[in-house]
This record gives sequence, structure tokens and C-alpha cells, in this order.
Amino acid sequence: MAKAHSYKFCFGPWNISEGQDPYGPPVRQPQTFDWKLAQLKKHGFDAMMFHDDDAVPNLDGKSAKQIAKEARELKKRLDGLGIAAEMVAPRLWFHPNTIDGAYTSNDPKCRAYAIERSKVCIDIAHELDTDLIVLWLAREGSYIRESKNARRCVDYLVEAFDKMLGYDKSIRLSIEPKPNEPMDHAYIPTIGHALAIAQLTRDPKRVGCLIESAHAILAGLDPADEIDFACAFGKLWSLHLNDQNGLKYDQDRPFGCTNLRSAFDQIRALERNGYGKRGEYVCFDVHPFRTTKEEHWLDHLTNSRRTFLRLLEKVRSFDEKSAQALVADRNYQALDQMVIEHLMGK
Ligand code: GLO
Ligand code: MG
Repeated sequence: MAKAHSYKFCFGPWNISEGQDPYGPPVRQPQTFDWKLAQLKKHGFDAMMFHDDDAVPNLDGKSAKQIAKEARELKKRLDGLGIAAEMVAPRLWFHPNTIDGAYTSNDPKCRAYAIERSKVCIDIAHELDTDLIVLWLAREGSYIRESKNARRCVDYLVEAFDKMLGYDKSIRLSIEPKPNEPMDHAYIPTIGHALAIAQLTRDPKRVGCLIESAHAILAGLDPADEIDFACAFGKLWSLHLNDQNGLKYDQDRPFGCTNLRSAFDQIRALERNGYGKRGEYVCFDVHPFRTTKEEHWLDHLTNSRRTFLRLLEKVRSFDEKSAQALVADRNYQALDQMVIEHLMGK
């Protein structure tokens, strides 16, 4: 199998999930954070992604000093294990103040909470030595259109991003678009929206994006084209590879599980743009199937990594010269079959 080459891999503690869904409770006993860290290392991953409260649990009740202390302690443990923190993301969808949205809540007190919480997230990122703040804008959208003023919400979002950019001049914001779930419609559903709103902020250079394969598919878009688009702007700063079977709930399936060819195309796009060469990570935002037994609890992550590396070999051994000859001859039927044969192997 190809060596990891320039690719570095990561996942988040939430990717070792316990199996709860809207229709049933957890089916696996929660594991400790230390166990998750140890598994990450053991299975060839290099970094962990963090929500602010993955790094410092129950942070809403804690003082700034206490938060900094706990974050520093975590950093020491990560250093001891040789694990980097890829990013920190403010969890802006759990707290009662985020019921009607965070930055775009109709209530000014709730909007202020969201901004304060984001500053705490930035402080934690600082302690963990990462400059990347990921913004999955879970509840920035509406259930019914008339409940919010979408025009004003764009201003609220820009105002929040500006406050973060002004609070710490060294951080970068990486917006993770998703078109729906939990909302009916989100205000930043695609990479185009993320990169457009970046232009309205006080420092567009520090506002980029994160592509999640499933989110692109839910928006009816092709994840590989989204990758090329973001890279054309130099703005793809993180990546959540996974898979999604059609337009339904967000599935976070293992990478390549549903559409191997699309996974191949996503890696081709990463390769041609040199993704990873500037230190970016390949993260797998995947979840185990609910039926998974505890002894197989890491398999969705190790399988995603394995599929990535096997497909990377397929990308690197693809006969580009013959492919280009077929493109020149506009023989897309033969090109199509060539890709299929290559993926099927001997
Ligand atoms: C959910 C998102 C979520 C984010 C994570 C990091 O659909 O993909 O898992 O990636 O909270 O911000
Ligand atoms: Mg994600």
C-alpha cells in the first residue's frame, strides 16, 4: 500500500460515537477521552480535531483562567503522545442560548453569548497551538422563512466573523458549509457562499473553508468539483471526507462506502491541487453504523484511511497520458470505461 506520503490524517472524539439516533439511545458504553487519544495514535492518525468543549469539558461554567489551565494540561498530554490539534470549533448548537441560532439568533443576548463563546474557543486554540477555527454553522438558518430576516443574518454573520478576526490577528476561520440538518435551510449552504461571505469580512485572507463530502452531496454538488473550486482560491484549509447515500439525513458513512468513483475523483482533485503540502490534514468525519460492536469500534475510521490510501495508489497509477488522448479525441465513452476498468483492477 502507498505510504501516507504528504497526507496526514485526523478525526475527532465525536467520531467514536455511541450509536444514538433520534429513534434510540446509545448502544455502546462511552469510552474515555484518553482511550480515544490512544486509539488515534495506534491506528496511524496524526492529529485530533476538537470542539471547544471536547478540549475543556463544561466550559460555560468555568473562568478564563481555569479554561486556559485545562487547555494547557491537554496540550501537554497531546505533546507527550505526539498528537497535534488540527483545529478547534465552537460548539454553538447545544446551549439553551443557541436554540434559535447562535450568531444569527433573533435575541441580541444570545448573539452576544455566541460571540463570547467563540472567543473562548479562540483562546483554547491558542493554547493548543493551532490557528484554525472551524465554523460549522449548525443553527444559522431557519425552520420557516418568515422567522428571520436572511438579509440581516448575513450582517450578523459578518459581524461575528469580524469580532473573531479582530480578537486574535493570528487565527484563520474555516467555514464548514452544510445545506440543511438541523435546519431546513442554512445560510451558508455551499463553498461558494462561504467564499463569498469571506469577502465581506475585515480580513478576507483569513477566512477560508472546510469541505465535507456528505455536505456537498446533500447540496446536490460534486465534492471533487467543490475541492477544485475552493483550491482555486487557495482556501481549502481542512477537509471532512466521508460518504452519503443520496438526499436523506446526514449519514457520515465511511469514505468511499457508497461511491468509490466519487472518492477516487475527490483524491484526484486533492492531488492536482497539492492539498496537504501546506500542512493541511485529511480528516474523516465518519460514524460507526449503529449495529457496530465495541470490538470493531474504530473500523469505520481505519477503513476510511485504508480506502483513501488504496485509492491514492489508483490515482497515482491512472494512465493520464491515455486518458488525455481520449479527452483530445472527445471519446468520453472510452474514458468512462477506462476509469471503471482501472477501479475494478485485474
Ligand atoms: C455535522 C458536521 C460536524 C462538524 C463538527 C466540527 O454535520 O459535519 O460533525 O464537522 O462539529 O465542527
Ligand atoms: Mg464535518
